Amino acid sequence: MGTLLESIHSPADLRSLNDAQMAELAGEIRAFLIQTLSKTGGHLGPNLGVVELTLALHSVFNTPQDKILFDVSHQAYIHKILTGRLDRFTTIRQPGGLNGFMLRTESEHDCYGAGHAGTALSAALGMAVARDMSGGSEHVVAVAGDAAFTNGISFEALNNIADQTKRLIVVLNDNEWSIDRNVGAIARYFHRVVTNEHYQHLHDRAHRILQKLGGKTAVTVARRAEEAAKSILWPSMLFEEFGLEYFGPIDGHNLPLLVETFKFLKNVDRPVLLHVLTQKGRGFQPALDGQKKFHGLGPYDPETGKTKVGEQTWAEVFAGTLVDLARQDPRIVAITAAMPNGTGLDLFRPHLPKRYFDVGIAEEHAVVFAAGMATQGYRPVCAIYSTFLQRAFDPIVHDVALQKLPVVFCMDRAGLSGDDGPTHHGLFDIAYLRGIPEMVLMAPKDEDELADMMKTAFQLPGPSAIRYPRGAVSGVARKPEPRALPVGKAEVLSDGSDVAILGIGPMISLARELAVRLERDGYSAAVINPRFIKPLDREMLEQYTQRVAAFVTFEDHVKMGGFGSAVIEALQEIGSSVPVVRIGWPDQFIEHGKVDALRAKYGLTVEEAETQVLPWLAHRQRRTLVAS
Ligand SMILES: Cc1ncc(C[n+]2csc(CCOP(=O)(O)OP(=O)(O)O)c2C)c(N)n1
Repeated sequence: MGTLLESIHSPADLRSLNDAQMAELAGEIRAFLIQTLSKTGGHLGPNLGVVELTLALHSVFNTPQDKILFDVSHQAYIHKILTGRLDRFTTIRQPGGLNGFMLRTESEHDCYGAGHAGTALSAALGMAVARDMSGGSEHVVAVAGDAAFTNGISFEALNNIADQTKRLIVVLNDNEWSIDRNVGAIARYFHRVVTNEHYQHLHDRAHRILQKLGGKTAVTVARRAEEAAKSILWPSMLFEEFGLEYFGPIDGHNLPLLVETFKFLKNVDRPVLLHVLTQKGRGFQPALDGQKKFHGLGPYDPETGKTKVGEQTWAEVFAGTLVDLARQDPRIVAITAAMPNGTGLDLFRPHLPKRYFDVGIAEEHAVVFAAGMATQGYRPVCAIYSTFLQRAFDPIVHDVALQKLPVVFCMDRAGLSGDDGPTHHGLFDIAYLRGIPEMVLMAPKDEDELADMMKTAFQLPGPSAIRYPRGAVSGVARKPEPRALPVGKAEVLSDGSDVAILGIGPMISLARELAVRLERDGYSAAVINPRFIKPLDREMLEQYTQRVAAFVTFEDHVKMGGFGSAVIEALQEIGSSVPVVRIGWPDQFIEHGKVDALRAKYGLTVEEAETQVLPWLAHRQRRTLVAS
């Protein structure tokens, strides 16, 4: 770690540094990030892009009194480093360590937690209005990436800001990238502003003028800088129409310019938007060459940027299957909300580019757009992570299910996401989908079954959803062609008469393990792959209800409203009183960490299931022992 960096314990320490030292500090931070994240993994590219921006913000604004919000907050690592968390920074995303996003419980400087995109402007406006109402004087600054402006909530906030407050600073951090290239009219608009000929040499001129103004009192600086800025900076009609005074675009790596600009903006008594141009991955060539990969990644070589070649993932199997199915069925179209890489759809795009749609970070729109296409006979698949599909709950109900439209939701990252933590865990989708009439909800135990479920889904007359986890598949043998599954029929993997163990998706492996243990104890255990969370196989449940002393359910989902709850509801309706031992996540938010360790901590284990089910089997054991 560099010596200057070591001397920074709080943002106040920045204020004694001169320009040269600040530049040196920026270099030290970059080197530190590259080294540290090479071991922990994390959002390297976005953070390398905002080193100067964050330094400037923290040297001008005074957190925690002033409020700085980062949209998504995956780019808040430097904010963490500067606000007293340097000594713990090597623990980022590690179990028990710093979270990879802003977390209100982690620091008083994290005024707003995030992980999902598009919230910074609305939350900042809320804080600004609260300040105005209570007579406060603090500054509120929202930093949002260019892709965050493809999100509806950002625009809903923009529509509201000028009516609600006179003091709010929005920083548009424009690097032209989302995770993939940013898309749509807004991205093109930003690009036009940036490439406007007036921007050539703008940075030099702006710098000269702001330098000349140095040393004056804040008020004079503000007044004169405003005039100067107005004459040299190219106004953006878009934001002006929203009632925000637009400044920019300025070079987001010119630290003195950023500092002077923020000092000036502090004194403007109108809502403002500062357009800052940054380079994602700046200072690390592999990140500049591989923007998508270095948005967020696991450990890498800090010299070359090389990562381990991974095993085949669920996302890859999804994409490969979709290409095959779409080739056979011209009605199939694929939709992503800014996640072509993570969902695997970037593998679909080159094969069928005209049937591929990236709509930006706009999950609600993605689903309504899919509904529209479905009304015209197309078969859309929305590939959206479980956690981000939460955004689209109403469109799923109102636009898809209620209209009986055959949209397929493929939910990657269903289950615990691990290192990313609570904003990204996909632990609620069963609960929010299974109450929707018409919905067919499936979970494949392995990649071969994922293909079968996709085939099934495209044959259904109405909506369906398939949930599968993050990461590598188990590597089972694949059939040459997927086959459609009988809807609502479970797969009995092994029969038994004392206990029926049901495992949703890959949790079937825990069900199998528990069966082996119980068989060893002298019990007869059935292992069942439900396949369908909805409709549940009631016939199967009814059969086992006659025989077994208990059911056990395993799910990588919250217990409340989850699969086990669905089984209890069904048994109650059947009139059965056979107990159900539910193994799933408790009714609380789960921190970030390693999946296995968190499962052990929260009792998602075979041991826990065994402990809970054995008392229900006690009388059976005696009978078995007598019989033998
Ligand atoms: C609602 C939602 N959908 C998708 C994502 C996944 N996601 C995380 S960061 C990101 C791109 C952000 O781009 P931008 O705001 O421009 O910031 P940059 O990383 O370029 O600095 C996306 C799509 C998310 N966090 N939230």
